[in-house]
Amino acid sequence: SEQAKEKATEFDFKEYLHSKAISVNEALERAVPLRYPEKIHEAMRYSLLAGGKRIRPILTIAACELVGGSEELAMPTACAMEMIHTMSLIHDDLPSMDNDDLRRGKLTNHKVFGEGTAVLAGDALLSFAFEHIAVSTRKTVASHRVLRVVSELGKAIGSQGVAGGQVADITSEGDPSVGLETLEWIHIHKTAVLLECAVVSGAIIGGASENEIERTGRYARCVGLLFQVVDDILDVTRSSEELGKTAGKDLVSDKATYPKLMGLEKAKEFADELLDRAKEELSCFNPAKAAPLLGLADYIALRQN
Ligand code: GRG
Repeated sequence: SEQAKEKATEFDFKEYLHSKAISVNEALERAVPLRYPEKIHEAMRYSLLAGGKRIRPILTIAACELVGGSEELAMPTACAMEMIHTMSLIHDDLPSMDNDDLRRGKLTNHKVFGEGTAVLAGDALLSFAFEHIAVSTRKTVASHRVLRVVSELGKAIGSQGVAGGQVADITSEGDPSVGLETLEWIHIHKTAVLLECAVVSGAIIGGASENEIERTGRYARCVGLLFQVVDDILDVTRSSEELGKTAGKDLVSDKATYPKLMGLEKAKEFADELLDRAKEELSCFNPAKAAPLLGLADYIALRQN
């Protein structure tokens, strides 16, 4: 029947996510083998292979495939995105920053390996991410594309990107005058720019046109901000459950969040709007080919953790 045919061709997003995460995990495992000096490689592998959702590398692969490239072509760049994401988590958890004991359900890197090694394992992951892109795409991707990816990535994580966003976040902590504009700037820089870079890099590697690079970039920026708005909403709803339906943690703490600055209902409306805008950016692509990126946007909007 028509219905059965539709089911058969329906895109299985859960299966896509699962199989891509397995490929990424295998590639990461191979990219960072245990070698001398064992301690730093153990520390790098401990956090890298601790089982995150792999959203960033999967975005890179999906964007590459969207414009006609392959998973294989995108994989070194995809792995680099996860290495950088992981190092930002290691450093974020340090006593001098968030001072967290747990990450991805395990003890944080510095709790297991000590602060010095945790800092250096992060530095090594950051450095290796660039080396890995350059070395592992040398024979498969045109060098002008590799160069563009490397400069996009450098910009995305430096003082104009993730590191800058983190400093702005630390500086604004406990400042009651932080408004929506500052909050959005922090979220865009701490979170959205790396997601954007993951998508744009995949598109570049896959041979995208300028227009396709711009479209996928704007899609990713909306998804990145959405990620953070949803995170803020989850913080409120999660802690209200924990507190027995009383005020959520972030409504009482001094951290600026979307629900706190605009109210929970408006924050939910904003999330819906960002999801619509993200999808709109992909409307010029073949819907079957855009299915993974559309699915990823829904996944980020609807996730429960
Ligand atoms: C990147 C050069 C450089 C420095 C790092 C510490 C720091 C500077 C920045 C902090 C960045 C940070 C922790 C941003 C939050 C990112 C975020 C949304 C994390 C959660 O991502 P998920 O849900 O996590 O994708 P999993 O564990 O699934 O990978």
